Amino acid sequence: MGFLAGKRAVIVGLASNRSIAWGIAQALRAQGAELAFNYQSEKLQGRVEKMAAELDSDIVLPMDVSDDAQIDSFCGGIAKRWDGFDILIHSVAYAPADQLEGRYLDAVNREGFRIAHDISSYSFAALAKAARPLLADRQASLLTLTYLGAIRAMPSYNVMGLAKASLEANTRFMAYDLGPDGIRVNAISAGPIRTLAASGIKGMRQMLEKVEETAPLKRNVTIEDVGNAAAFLSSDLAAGVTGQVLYVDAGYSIVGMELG
Ligand code: 0WE
Repeated sequence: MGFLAGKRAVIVGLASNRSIAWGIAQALRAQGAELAFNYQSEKLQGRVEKMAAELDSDIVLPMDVSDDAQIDSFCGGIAKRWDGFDILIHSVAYAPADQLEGRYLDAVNREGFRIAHDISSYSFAALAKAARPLLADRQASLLTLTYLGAIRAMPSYNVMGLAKASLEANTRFMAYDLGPDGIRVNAISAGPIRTLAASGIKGMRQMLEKVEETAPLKRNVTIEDVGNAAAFLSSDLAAGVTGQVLYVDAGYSIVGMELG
C-alpha cells in the first residue's frame, strides 16, 4: 500500500509526457492515489486521455484556467464523479512568448504582465476558490510549481519572475486562509527541465549546463524528482507543512559562489 492510498488527486496542467504534471501524476499513482485531469484545448484532449488511461484514470475534463466559467464547469464535472478530492496539483504557467526574450523593460508591457499573472498566479486561487466545497473536511493538500526567478533576477525570465513571486505570495495567503479548514498549501520550486513549455525557450541548453556545473548534486532535476517531492507534500507525511516553497533543484539555489 502506498502512502497515498485512498486519496483522490486532481492534476491541472498535463500537456505531454515531458510535463512536470506527468512526473507528479506518475508518482501520485505509484503511491496509490486515484487521478483526474484537465485538458486545456481540444488539441490536447486525445493525448491527455491516453496518458490518464495509462494511470487507470478515465476522468479527463476540459478546462482553460483563464475562464471562470470553465473552472466552474470543471469542478462540476469532478463533483459528478467524486464526492470530493484530497489533492490539487496546479502545474500551469504562461506568458506570451515575446515576454520571455530580451531585456526585461524592453519586453514587458501591460498585456504581457496581465496574462502572465492571470494564468500563472491567479488561476491557483481561482481553482481553490471553485473547488473549496469539494476540498472541505478532508485534510486536503494544494500544490503549485514555481521557479527561482520568483526571488532572483536573471536573463529572459522577465515578467514570469514577477508572476512566480505573486504565485509564492499566493501560496502563503492561501495557506493562511485555508489552514483553519485543515487545508495545506505549498509550492515546489523546480530546477529547469526540458518540457514542452520550455522547448521554445532560447538559452535553455546553456541553463541546463550551468545547473549541471554549479548545483551541489552536479546534475539537473527530472520530472521524477519533482513528482516524488510532490507525492510527499501531498500526503499526510507532510501534515505539519504549509505555506512553504520546497526547492527541488539539485541544490542550485543554495550556492553563493563558485571558484575555478
Ligand atoms: O516557468 C517556466 C516557463 C513557463 C512558460 C513557458 C513558455 C514557453 C512558451 C511560460 N510561458 C511560456 N510561453 C510560451 O509562449 N520555466 C521555469 C521554464 C523556463 O522558462 C524560461 C526560463 C526557464 C527556466 C524563460 C526564460 C529564461 C529561463
